[in-house]
Amino acid sequence: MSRRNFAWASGAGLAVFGWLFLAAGAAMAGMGQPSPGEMTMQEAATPVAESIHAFHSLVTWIITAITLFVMVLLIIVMVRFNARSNPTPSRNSHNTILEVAWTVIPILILVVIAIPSFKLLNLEYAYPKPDLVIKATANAWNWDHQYVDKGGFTVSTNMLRDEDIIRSEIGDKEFEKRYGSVPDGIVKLRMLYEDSKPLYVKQGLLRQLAVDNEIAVPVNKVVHLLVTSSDVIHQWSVQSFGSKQQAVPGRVAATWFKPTVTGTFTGQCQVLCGKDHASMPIVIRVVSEQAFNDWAAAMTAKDSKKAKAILKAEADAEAAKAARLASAAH
Ligand SMILES: [Cu+2]
Repeated sequence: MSRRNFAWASGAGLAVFGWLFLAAGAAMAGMGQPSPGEMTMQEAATPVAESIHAFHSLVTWIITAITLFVMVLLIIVMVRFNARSNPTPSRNSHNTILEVAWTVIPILILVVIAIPSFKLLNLEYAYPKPDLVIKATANAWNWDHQYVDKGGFTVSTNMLRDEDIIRSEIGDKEFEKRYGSVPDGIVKLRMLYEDSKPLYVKQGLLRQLAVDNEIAVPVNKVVHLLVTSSDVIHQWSVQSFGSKQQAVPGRVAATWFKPTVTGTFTGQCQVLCGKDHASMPIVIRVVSEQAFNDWAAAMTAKDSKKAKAILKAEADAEAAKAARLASAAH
């Protein structure tokens, strides 16, 4: 490849890469849950997550500028200073201005990164005065969330499996009739997987991110989340909240979040903890303060049916609002 062709090829390659990135970026990630083909981070729902995203963007711009700058230098060196075009090389070994510049400029870049970085770290560990304290205990393989200062009740959460989704749709009797004779194993798992696929869509649930008991928090309130574990090391993580905290047995760590929008937010255990690591999602419903208080009162009274109905009503109202907005946009 000639020199000119090489420059052309690298330029065209870069352009294609940039275009692909932009095209893929069009598949923006949703709020609170993953979506197929997404490239970006899930939308931010708390001040901490917003700061994380802003910091990420800043660093991405700096990295891109440095990478392009170094690439341009490399191309210049390859084209202008190879043995053929530059047969008698310069014998310079020192250049004070250049040496000061390539020491000072990187330091300045690091300072530009360090200031928002420390600000973000400070925000993550700020723990503003809490309106609500929840203690999350990780177990192999499910979560317990105890509302320490709000009735003291505990919500135990298990992931809904393909089998549970099918059972909820056709009932236990029909389930036994259809699958009872199939021996447990990969064939049965595959059957359940295929048969449950349309049911997840129908019920508006995400596979591996659907749970039997969702937890709720009020919108625009500061929540302190104490995180611990009863067995091995797990991790409590909800992307849109910018919260990620190791759950270590025998220790209590903490994270905080202040969700500013209502909706459903999913997260999961993010430390490889054992065979069902992939089966311990977290589903949080951010609802109005009134709905939260009603839900907490129902949970304290051990009326989980009523509690579920309250969250369901909130979800329906939210869906109706989204549908209205969508139709208004057309
Ligand atoms: Cu885990």
